[in-house]
Amino acid sequence: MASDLTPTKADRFSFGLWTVGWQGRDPFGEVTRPALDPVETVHRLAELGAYGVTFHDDDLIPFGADNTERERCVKRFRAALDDTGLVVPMATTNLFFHPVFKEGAFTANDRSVRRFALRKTMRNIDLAAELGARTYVAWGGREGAESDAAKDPRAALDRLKEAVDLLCQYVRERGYDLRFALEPKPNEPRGDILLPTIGHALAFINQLEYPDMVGLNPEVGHETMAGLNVVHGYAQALWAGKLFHIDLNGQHGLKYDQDLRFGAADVKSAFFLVDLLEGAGYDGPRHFDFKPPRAENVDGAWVSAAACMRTYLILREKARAFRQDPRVIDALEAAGVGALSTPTLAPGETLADLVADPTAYETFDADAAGARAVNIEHLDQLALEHLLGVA
Ligand code: GLT
Ligand code: MN
Ligand code: MN
Repeated sequence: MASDLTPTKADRFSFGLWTVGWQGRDPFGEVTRPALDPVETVHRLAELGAYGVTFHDDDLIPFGADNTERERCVKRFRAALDDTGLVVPMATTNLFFHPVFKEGAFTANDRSVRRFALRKTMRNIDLAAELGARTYVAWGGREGAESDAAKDPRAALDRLKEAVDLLCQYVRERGYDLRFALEPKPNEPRGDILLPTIGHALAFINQLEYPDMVGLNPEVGHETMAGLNVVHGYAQALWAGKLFHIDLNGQHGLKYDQDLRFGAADVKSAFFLVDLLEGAGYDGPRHFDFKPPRAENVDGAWVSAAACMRTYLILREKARAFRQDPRVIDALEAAGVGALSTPTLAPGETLADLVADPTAYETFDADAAGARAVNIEHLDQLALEHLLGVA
């Protein structure tokens, strides 16, 4: 049992350089931790049992670095990957930190900023492909507004589509094996952000030139910030074949983006999320996008990172035990959960047959059906008791 809680590369855990590397600067206070060298991060992640590391262009190569500096950074990073066997499953672009992006990147009102954002992204796509990444995340933190007068949202969506279409075209022309994953978020840093939820992003993808190349990178905390059910959101992305990548973390309700370690908030939702991912055979990276609390020192930040993986593995064990428990199997049956997978029409039955079936309506006893037992509470309590370790 204990050894099952030790992460291995087969578990496909990955971390962004910006996560463990977050120095703790917030709107009220300075940094509390020193900068981490990406090379050291790669080694520490490998020691802890991760299989992958992800990055923004600027996490690896300082903004504005010349080509010599760029090559030096990439060379050191690549050597660390070779030394440890860590892979780069995903990369992304920083289109939010520099003041040039203060009014947006792909959707800035200023056209020259949009062109710069596209070129900055293409440059990092080249590096991502070179390092073997298969997913390119696009989080539009600055693609939004505080004023409904200062941004035309329909024009902004046109420009966002233009940008994603151009980036898809770029990947195709270069022959890269890379797909895009849009990351929804309702707000922060902008007052309101475009594509605020999984549902908005799914609808946007349908309007694109190359929809097959574009999916989602949902984040637990971001759906929670919108007051939505995280498990339902991830499930709909899976159902649409669009769960290309995931950001796992924790968030207490509707407040600022907390980026807590995975499982640190709403552990019941985390349990059902792991149950969903494992049950559906999701085979992408289990990527943690969290921020070790500002109060921790560097050692505490690594404790936080290790805990993300350990909690995932604990929840995976618990989800398996839940699914195998004979009492749960009986309770699922009693709640009719499996019955939902039976189509509403019988095999071969047509719409006309349904309309002509008196048992479906004319003689159907709605009052009796309204009085039936649904047995939800017993099942849900069993889940809770598994989670609490008393099942
Ligand atoms: C940023 C944001 C995250 C995104 C990252 C990708 S950067 O830290 O808060 O949710 O996933 O750009
Ligand atoms: Mn977040
Ligand atoms: Mn994220």
